[in-house]
Amino acid sequence: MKWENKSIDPAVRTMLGKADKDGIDTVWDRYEAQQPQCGFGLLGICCRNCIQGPCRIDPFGSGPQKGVCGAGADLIVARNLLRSLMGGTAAHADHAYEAVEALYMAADGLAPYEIKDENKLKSVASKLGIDTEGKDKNRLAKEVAETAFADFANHGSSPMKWLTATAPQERVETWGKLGVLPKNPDREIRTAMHQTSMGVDSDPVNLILSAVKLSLADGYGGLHLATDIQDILFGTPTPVVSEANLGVLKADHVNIIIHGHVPLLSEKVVEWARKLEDEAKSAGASGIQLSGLCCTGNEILMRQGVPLANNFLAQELAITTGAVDAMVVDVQCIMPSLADTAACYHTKIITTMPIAKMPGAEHVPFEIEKVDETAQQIVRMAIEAYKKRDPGKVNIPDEKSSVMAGFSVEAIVGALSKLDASNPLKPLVDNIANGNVLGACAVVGCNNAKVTQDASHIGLVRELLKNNVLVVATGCAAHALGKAGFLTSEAAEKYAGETLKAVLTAVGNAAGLNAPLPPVLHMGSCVDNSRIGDLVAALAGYLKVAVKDLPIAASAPEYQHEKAIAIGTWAVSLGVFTHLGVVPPVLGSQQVTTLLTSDPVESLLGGKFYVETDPIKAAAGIIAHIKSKRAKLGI
Ligand code: BF8
Ligand code: SF4
Repeated sequence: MKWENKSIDPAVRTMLGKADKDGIDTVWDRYEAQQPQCGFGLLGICCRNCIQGPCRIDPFGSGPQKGVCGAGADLIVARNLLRSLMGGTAAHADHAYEAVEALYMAADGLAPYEIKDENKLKSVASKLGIDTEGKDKNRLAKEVAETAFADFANHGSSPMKWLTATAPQERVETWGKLGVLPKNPDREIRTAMHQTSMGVDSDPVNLILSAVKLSLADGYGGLHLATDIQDILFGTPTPVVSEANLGVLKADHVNIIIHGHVPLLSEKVVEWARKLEDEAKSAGASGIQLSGLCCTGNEILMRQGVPLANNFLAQELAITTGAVDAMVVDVQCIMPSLADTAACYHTKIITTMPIAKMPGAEHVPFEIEKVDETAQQIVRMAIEAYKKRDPGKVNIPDEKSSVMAGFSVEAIVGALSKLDASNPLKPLVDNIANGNVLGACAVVGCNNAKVTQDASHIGLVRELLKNNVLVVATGCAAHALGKAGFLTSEAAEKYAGETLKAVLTAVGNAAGLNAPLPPVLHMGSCVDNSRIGDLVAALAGYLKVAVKDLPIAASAPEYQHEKAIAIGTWAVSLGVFTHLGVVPPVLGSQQVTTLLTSDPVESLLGGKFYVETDPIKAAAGIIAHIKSKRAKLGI
């Protein structure tokens, strides 16, 4: 079949045919036009950190081995890696900061959000050591927000409170001994920027330690903080059934796609799309169909049951259906090409954030005090655009799959408590101990034009499930698995090994599903990797071992973003064996490659990176790792 090296998703293949016919340039066309990509860049051995450069190191040893200033391959690779982590950490910390601002303003009555989850508010407050007694939710929310702001303003010598309050104690001690406890995300990013500038740090090991530190700023000042605040504001997810793939678009509806990462505006667009349904009907549509792309898609799926349109690589192809009236974007993973694609159809691209504008798109500024008006305006713009839709250009692929999502830690513990109310983790731990569940793997991260879309996610997960490894997923990996039908009870029958299937069936029945739990639990967006961190910390705590001793692994089979590099490094820092399915740009340095994939990272932290581009071999590597951890635990 045509397009088979581009995507395994049949809807995407159909749309690639249409894009071809309509003369649309896609991410795959541009990837091909970039070939061959620069070998120096792929190996990480080019430096542009000062204006004496750019400098390149000859990987074959015959040409220059030093940049103009004297920096060698090891230093250049380590510096470039740390700069990638800064990008990722900045994205997550900025996201979290916005959520904190919203909570603070909501508590003061200045932003039109209700604090939806008081239980979560209380539990976060207690972890932070805030006295909850006798305080109303607004006062408590304000204190929680102030604690978060204090982390961002911390100029003392103590580590970030969000980290010490939420990370496992054993880890806090390990990181403390290594001197990598972050004090404040902004400060760590600033220091690392300084450290990597020309003529400052020339020790690759010291730079890698800073990468570890930055990853902790990411994990706690980005991921965990964002998840906690969003749960407080919008509710902690509970299991929800919806659908995934381009087939969720409806020809007779106003189609609004919500794309990006921060749920502050998208929650309101969902609310107003539901309220303004009649206006869409007056315009001749049968209603408003919302769907999500990327992680904002995951956020509104987890909390509102809004279906997923597709993942990162297919964002242009969603527009190519000709049926999308408006695509609203906020920040991150938004292809700059979208306005060009939309120009061939009637689709309105609506940018909303001051740091994410796009020539050719319409900008409707997100201002927190006026978010209700903004959301209404966006929905009405989509209804107006619908009137200009050309039915002759519409082709919506049929494909869509049912998905079950909403698996927060609270929801997972809730389901398990149906088996053992007083000791909810016991049934899971018992089944891991007796081998019914061999172990668990988090399959997370992006799509990447270098990998056939979704192929590595699906190939890897199929192997893991067959071998009784339970899978949890977030990000675009979760989209991929949703589209391919892995987030359903039927998938347990179809893909899980016998013993895993039995466990999923027992939990599913006890939880009232009358069917097995899906073998892949969708835990949310990329910031929700913090949920996975909490889950493994809870398991480790229950077993009284360190996270590094658990029979678990993480995998980013198709990652592309700097955020994924930061998250992956955080996972390694937590002590998790972390597979990467795309080769990171570090191979130009033997020293850095060894540091990340064996010692001393492994001996100091207990986790390491494992790079394997073949998903079947990667599954074998992950299973071997899980078995070795089991053996060490004597199970
Ligand atoms: O934060 S998985 S392509 S959408 S970066 Fe982007 Fe990667 Fe998708 Fe979400 Ni995460
Ligand atoms: Fe070249 Fe050194 Fe400047 Fe980098 S910092 S561009 S290696 S001179």
